[in-house]
Parts: sequence; structure tokens; C-alpha cells
Amino acid sequence: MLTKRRVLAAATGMAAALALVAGQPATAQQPTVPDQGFYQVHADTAAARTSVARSGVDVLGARGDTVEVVASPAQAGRLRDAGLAVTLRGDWRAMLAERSGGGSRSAGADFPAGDEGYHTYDEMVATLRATAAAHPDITALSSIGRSYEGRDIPIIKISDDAATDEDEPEVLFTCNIHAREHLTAEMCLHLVDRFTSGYGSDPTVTDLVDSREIYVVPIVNPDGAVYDISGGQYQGWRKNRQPNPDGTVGTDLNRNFSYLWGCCDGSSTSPAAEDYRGPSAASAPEVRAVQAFADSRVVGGVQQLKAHIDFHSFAELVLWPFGHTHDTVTDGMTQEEYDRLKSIGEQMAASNGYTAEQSSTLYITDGDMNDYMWGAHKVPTYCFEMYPSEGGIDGFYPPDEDIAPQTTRDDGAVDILLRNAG
Ligand code: 0X9
Ligand code: CA
Ligand code: CA
Ligand code: CA
Ligand code: ZN
Repeated sequence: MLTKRRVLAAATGMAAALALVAGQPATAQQPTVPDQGFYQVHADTAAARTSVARSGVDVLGARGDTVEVVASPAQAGRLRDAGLAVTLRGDWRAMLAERSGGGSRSAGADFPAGDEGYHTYDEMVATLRATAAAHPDITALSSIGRSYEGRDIPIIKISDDAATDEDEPEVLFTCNIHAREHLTAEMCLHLVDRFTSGYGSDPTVTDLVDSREIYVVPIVNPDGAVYDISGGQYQGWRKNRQPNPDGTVGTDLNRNFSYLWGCCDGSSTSPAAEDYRGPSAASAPEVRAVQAFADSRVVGGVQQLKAHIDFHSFAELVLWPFGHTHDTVTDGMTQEEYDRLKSIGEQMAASNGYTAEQSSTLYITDGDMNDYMWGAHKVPTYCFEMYPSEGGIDGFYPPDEDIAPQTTRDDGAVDILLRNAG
């Protein structure tokens, strides 16, 4: 696999560089444990995966029995002391640099050379404007609010007679809440393209646009997404860019939502952690914007949103709530509700070939968007972890040639959700 080759190349390059610094041939060098290592951890129960997530490491992805993490030598040692099998796969920084073409980049603030097919934040805004101009009757472009650094968070509505709030099931798609998950922004832009350019020619698209009100937020975390491609290489950034009092930066937006925020040891209180929940529920402006939008769709006491997907990467999973508990039936979830969420989740996974499970089966989280959408608003909601199924650094940065096949792959699943809405 390309992934393995890249990992090896990065690890070898690192050893050689260290050897040069030491003035010795690479062969004389003992393997050096990187400051930030990329590791695979064997964790074959949800409890073990949750304890990995809680250990302070940066969880890149988890699927089956393997959790991929970035860890310091001390963190890796603590995981080993806890009895877990931990395998070093490479130097995270070196792998990021290698994936970014060794620092060479295209002009301006674009993605690294070779990946220009991805949309920057500015390109995303321009694309939405062009789409709205080309399809004025079936689109309405606005913003749900501003990021910490003041960027608009655009939302586009797609429906027949889009300027009018009609009595049709409303469906929300959100993407790129985690900065480095750029493939998801492309997923949302693909939805926008498909449901506008296909209107009037593709019968499925036409029917769904006529009978639904589709809302798409392509980049929930614009500051993080911009930061992640700054400085000449991919940064591996996850959180937003809000400063913390201790000098670190960033809140994990997907731990900052108001429903049972911080309830269940499914997020960190440490500002440096990649899953830092923030100082208080909805302390992040990006989270407040999403929550305010969901609140705004309660019309006459009735929530108009009837379905939602929050796109993430990677692991190829369809996840349904709750994430804060392993219970199926619990406060805010009846057996009937659970069965329906599971049934539609399994139908969508059968369509795109992902694996379907309750989100807590992956690991416990609290304050994520899906628990909020269901817990606070009773909106049937899913987390899609997109391509690839595994992959270390490449997991977040698949080549731009993968955009078209991996976004169209979810068309059938998206249609299932839209048909079942309401
Ligand atoms: O941890 C997350 O926020 C999501 N995974 S990611 O690797 N994209 O960061 C998964 C959230 C789903 N909820 C639970 N697993 N409980
Ligand atoms: Ca390319
Ligand atoms: Ca309409
Ligand atoms: Ca409506
Ligand atoms: Zn994510």
C-alpha cells in the first residue's frame, strides 16, 4: 500500500536526518523515538479504545481493533504500561512534511502542490456564490455566524422556491468541523453541485429538491481549515483556533456542544489535548453558530430539521447516537427511536460499504454534534467517517484524485437519508 510505503519512507528519512546531525552513518544510529510518533494501538474493546482516547493522545482514527494515534514517547510508554500493544509507525512531523511534498507548495494559500483540487476556504466561498448565482430559484446563500477569527460560516439552502420557507422536511449536512478532514468539505460541495446542476435533468435529484429543504454547511471550522494548510505543509490540525488561557490554542468543536457537555469522561479538560472540551458548553463561536441555526429551525414549536449527517474522516463508518453512553435505550432515547436510527444507518452503510454501529462503540464522547442534534432537538442524526478505512497521515490527506470517487460514493446513502426525512 502507498500508505505503508510513505510511512516507511518518512521513518527512514527521519533516521537519516538524525544520523547526519549526529555526524554518524545511519546504520550506527539506534532507532530514535520521535517527539510526536505515529502509532497503531491494539484495543479490542470499546472500553480499551475509550481509555486510549482518554490518555491524552491525538486519536487519528479507529476501526475494528486498531486505533491510530499521535503520541509523545511518555504517552506511548503509559499505553504500554496499561498493557496495550503499541507499535511505532513513524515520525508524525516527518510524515506531514513528506505528504506535503517536502515543503514545496503552489502559489498563494492553496493546498500543497498536487492537491490543488481541494477547495480552500476562499475557493469554497467563491464556489457557493457562483452556484447561487447560476441557480437563483433553487438556492439561498447565507451564513450561520462567524468563526473565532471572524470568518463567515456559509450555509446554502437548496430547494424549489428556496427563498420561501415551505412546509417540507428540512435536512442538514455539515462538514469540516475538524480542520484536517478536508475531504468532508469536498463532500458537502459535491452535494451542493449534485443537487443544483442535476436539478431538472436527474429525476432523483429533481424529486428530492422539490420535496425537501436541503441545508449544507461545507466548512464548520474555517479558521482551523485555513490554518491546516498554512506554513507550506499540512499541519495535522483538528481543533478551532481559539486561544486558551494557558497559551495553547484550540477547542475540539466536536466536544463543545451543549447537550450533556463534559458529562461522561468523553472529552478532555486539558487545553492542550486534541479533544479539549473548552471552558464551558458552547464556548466556541462555531458551535454557538451551529446550535443557533438548529434552534432557528424550531418553527411554531416544531423542529423542522428531520435528518442530519455530520461528515468526518476517516474510518469508513456510519455512526448513530448516542456517543456518551453504551446504552441503547436511555434518557432521551426510546427503543423505537433507537431501532429507527439503527435501521436507516444500516441501510446507508449497505449503500456505501461503510461499517455501521452506535457511535459509542468506537469510543465514548461527550459534547459531540450528533448527541446535541438528537439529544437537544430530536433530529435523526449520523456521523459519517469517510474514506479511507485506515491510513495514518494519508487518512486525512488523500490525493485530490480521490475526491470524485469518494464523494459520489455517498450519493446513495445521502438519498436514503433524504427519502426517510420526515
Ligand atoms: O472523535 C470524533 O469527534 C469523531 N471521530 S474523528 O476521528 N473524525 O475525530 C467521532 C465522533 C463520533 N462519536 C463517538 N465516537 N462517540
Ligand atoms: Ca493530485
Ligand atoms: Ca421548497
Ligand atoms: Ca420549511
Ligand atoms: Zn472528525
